[in-house]
Amino acid sequence: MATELAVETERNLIGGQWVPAASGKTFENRSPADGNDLVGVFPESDRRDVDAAVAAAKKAFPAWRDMPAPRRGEILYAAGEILKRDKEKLARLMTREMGKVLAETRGDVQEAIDMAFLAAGEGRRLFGFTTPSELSNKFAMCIRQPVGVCAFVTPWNFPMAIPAWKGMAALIAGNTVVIKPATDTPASVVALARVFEEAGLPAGAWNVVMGSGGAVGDPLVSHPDVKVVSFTGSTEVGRRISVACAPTFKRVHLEMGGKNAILVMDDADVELAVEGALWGAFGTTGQRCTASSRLLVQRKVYDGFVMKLVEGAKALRVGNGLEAGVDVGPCVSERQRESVAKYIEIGKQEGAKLLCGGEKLSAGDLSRGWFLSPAVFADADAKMRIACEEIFGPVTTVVPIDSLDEGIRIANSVPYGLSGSIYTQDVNKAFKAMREFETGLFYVNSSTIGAEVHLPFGGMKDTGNGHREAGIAGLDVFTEWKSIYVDFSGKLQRAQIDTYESAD
Ligand code: UN1
Repeated sequence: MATELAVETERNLIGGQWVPAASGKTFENRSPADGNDLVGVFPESDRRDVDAAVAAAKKAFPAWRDMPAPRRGEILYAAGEILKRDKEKLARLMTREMGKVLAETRGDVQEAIDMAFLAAGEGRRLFGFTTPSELSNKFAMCIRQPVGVCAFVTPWNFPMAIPAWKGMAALIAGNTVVIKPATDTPASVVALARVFEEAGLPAGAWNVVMGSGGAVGDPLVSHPDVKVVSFTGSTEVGRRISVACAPTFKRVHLEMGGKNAILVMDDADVELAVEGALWGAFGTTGQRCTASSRLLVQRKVYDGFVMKLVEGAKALRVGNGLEAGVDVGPCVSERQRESVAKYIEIGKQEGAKLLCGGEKLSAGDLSRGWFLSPAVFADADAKMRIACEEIFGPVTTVVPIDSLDEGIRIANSVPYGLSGSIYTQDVNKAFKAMREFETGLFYVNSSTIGAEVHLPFGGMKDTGNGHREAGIAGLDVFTEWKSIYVDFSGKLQRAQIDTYESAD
């Protein structure tokens, strides 16, 4: 415990050097579970640091791009091994830093390990394709090439998994990176940078600049030498980034909000559905873009479902995520808790029934953190704000439905489209919902969370802009396709023309 509490003064990583911010200023980051726990002191950077980091990434790009991809894969494989070795230490740091319980921060590190190994293997694939030419003695193929310097703006809720989703894919493809971590979780990203350093990643391939969205994020995403921007966060900020990147035609990958619905049908295994709803709604203190924030329950099972859900929510233990037996950690910050508390008031005013939770907890040690008891609203109308807007906290809303069609219609009625789920024993209903949900992720008899790294992750509508991360699809964000034709006929052959030239 003693070493854990040692305060680190961290620096930016630029071109392989750990350097203070040009401003000389720093900011503190304290644990959301315990304001007495100072996690670290971090550089308060600005445009000057961004410029230096982008220049370093640009300089490192040609050598990293030209290193054979299997060799790049070996470095990522080594990073995966180090993450494995340090999993427990990293998980504890992340729980201190952002609050979710240890089991979940272990999962967060594991997701980075999985992504490292997936990407490492990809070093020996990175498949393009060959295809016949329409002309004789002509060879046609298509290869992936890296794009250049990538800028990442990453969130605090998955402070290692999300940088790893983006980072492992970008690096294996031969790009270099400048990352701006969320100000609530710089330490986790510094830890990941140290892992890359130890794994032998060349200087400049991975640069970290810490600071606010205005002082660091804005100059980073609009920097002329940045070719790809990958952002995970709110739809509002994503829209701003999209606009900022339009004039230079940067490739922009956006992963934004969600308002994910679970449908619970009359024939569902209700116990299982309640378990899934509790995990999906209150895991990570509800601070997931994939959180189960809407529970659309058919009338026959409605009362039983709600009763068991409330029983389960009340039984969850809220506290410091480092402590054994705690199920739900704090909100990430005072601001976040305030914003969630506001929604509790909105829900009450709208006339939904608050059946439990929604209270700021301050008994004993809890007074040192941003704790809020898990809240269940029931008998809500699908049009209420609490049933349509992303709350990003420990709040879920139950809406009664009469049929599968109504459930699907309500599920699709929000602007977001990340994840969805159905609990049913009826294969026909499951397949209909699978097809009709306007979401990038869908689960059957399982909660709205639980994405695995080898499948594409992302959403439709206001959740994303058509890209996916992780899986093989994630490579599309970080590579350009190049189509190559090799003519070995020794003569001029004109496509479309000579192909169909008649004998005369
Ligand atoms: C997020 O919600 O921001 O499926 C990412 C999940 C995790 C990733 C979630 N594997 O919930």
